[in-house]
Parts: sequence; structure tokens; C-alpha cells
Amino acid sequence: MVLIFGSPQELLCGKAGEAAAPVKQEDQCYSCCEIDWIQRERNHHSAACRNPMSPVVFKTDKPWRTTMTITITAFERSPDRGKGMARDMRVRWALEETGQSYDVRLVSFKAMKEPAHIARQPFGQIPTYEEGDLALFESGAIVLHIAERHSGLLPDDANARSRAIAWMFAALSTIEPPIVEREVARYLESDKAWYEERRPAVEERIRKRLGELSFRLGDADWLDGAFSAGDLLMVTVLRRLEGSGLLNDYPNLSAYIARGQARPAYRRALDAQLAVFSAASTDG
Ligand SMILES: N[C@@H](CCC(=O)N[C@@H](CS)C(=O)NCC(=O)O)C(=O)O
Repeated sequence: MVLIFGSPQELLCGKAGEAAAPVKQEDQCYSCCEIDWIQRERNHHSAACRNPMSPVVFKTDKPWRTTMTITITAFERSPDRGKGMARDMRVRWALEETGQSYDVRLVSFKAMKEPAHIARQPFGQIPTYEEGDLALFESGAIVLHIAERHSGLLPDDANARSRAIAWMFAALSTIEPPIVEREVARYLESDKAWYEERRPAVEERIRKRLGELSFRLGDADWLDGAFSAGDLLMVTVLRRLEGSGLLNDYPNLSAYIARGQARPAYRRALDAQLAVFSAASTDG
């Protein structure tokens, strides 16, 4: 089988009936993800083609190779002192899991509220993501974009893929909101007379969600089969509770977080975030 690469959007493959020669990373300078994807497309084609001698054109919105530089934004000086709580961590982790290199543009709190950054992120926040003429904001949308274009974060099976995406939404729209509500109350409202009175109710809302999540996870390693973008987001969200004591009643969730943190890609992302903070601290 001959593979001819026309444009980034188009994979041409010749005599489909012939045995596929393996694509070699060193010969062609393909990344592992690209090779995975090419092999999958080939297998799919070989299985589905009714006329194996006719050349076939795969039209796909999945670029076969990433030639454009990915640039994300992150805090110039992170309030968490580089401990992985800032949401660029999710994006870094997703990029590391999928083997994508990236550049980081560091932004100060002042620069985040200026027009150049607002044009990228309407709410003046990090992270953002740029790749060629694509500019994205919202960490969940960015992680989904990465997961859809590179293998490693979403299953191939269509139903399993949809379920993994459902877990991404669950992390960000069901589990994260009460956790953030607690943080906002703690950091911005703890001087108010009603803070202590309200706190138990806020924490109870978190406990309710943790109990439900803990029940569903049971003794599984990940939320739905293999590790996915859903787990990536869920782990980063649950990490926000570190030190709160709220996870103490859910040892399976603590173990789940630890499993996520033990992944080499997580470590690389965390180290990269910490390196930014350490460099900024050394600079004064
Ligand atoms: N929903 C957004 C939230 C982004 C967000 O809250 N970013 C924080 C850092 S983790 C930020 O930029 N805070 C500064 C600010 O809001 O001024 C996302 O997931 O990307």
C-alpha cells in the first residue's frame, strides 16, 4: 500500500488490496500519534473498501500531522505557587498525554485584562490556546479539541467516546461548581458575618457530589474503562479539594486522584508549571 500525503486534510492511499507496509517513525518523522492514526485509517479502509484496486481519498477534518505551533497562556506568577491548580495545568496535561509540544505565553494579571488578551479570552482569564488561525478559550473546550485531534484521550469506539465526553462535562458542570463556590466564599467572603453560617451548606453540596461520584467509581481505576479526557478533567477538579479534609470520607476518590497524578504526563505538566513559578520567584 502506498500512502501519498497531499495536503494536511487529505490522505491518499493507493492499491488498497495490498498488504500495508508499516509506517516508520524514524524514516518519515511521524510522531507516535500520527502513526497510530494512519494505521487506524488504513485498517478502517482495508476493512470497508469494496473495490480494493481503486485509489481512495480519505477526506478528513483530522489533520494527519501537526505542523503548527501550539501556544497556550498561563499565569506569569501563579497564585497557587505553581502547584498545578491554575487551569493551564489541564491543557498542559492533555498536550503531554497526546505527545504535543507547545509554547507558553506568560501573562500578568494586568495583561490579562488588556485588549490583546481579551480578544483571545473574553473574560480576561487563562488558559487560552492558539494553533495556526485557531484561537480557543475555556479549558474544557481546549482539552476536547486536543483529545479529538490526537489519540490518547478519547476511545475509538463511538459510544465510549461520547461517554468520555459526558464525564468531561460532569467534571466541569456538576463537580467543579460547588467546589469553586467554596473557594470563592473562602477567599472573598470569609470576612462577612454570614460566612461561617453558610459554610456547612456549601460543604454539604460538595459532599453530596463526592458521595455520588465515589459510588459510581467504586473500585475501578478510571470512570469509564481506560483513562480518558474525562478522568483528566475530573482529577484536576478534585485536586482543588486538597487540604480541605472533604475527601477524607472517600478513599477511592483519593486513590483515583493519586493514580492521575502518578501518570508521567501529569508529572511533566506539573513540573513545567512549577518551573515557571520558580523562575519568576528567582527573578524577584
Ligand atoms: N471556565 C474557565 C475558567 C478560567 C479561570 O477561572 N481561570 C483563572 C485561572 S485558573 C483565571 O484566569 N483567573 C483570573 C481572573 O479570573 O481574573 C476555564 O475553564 O478556562
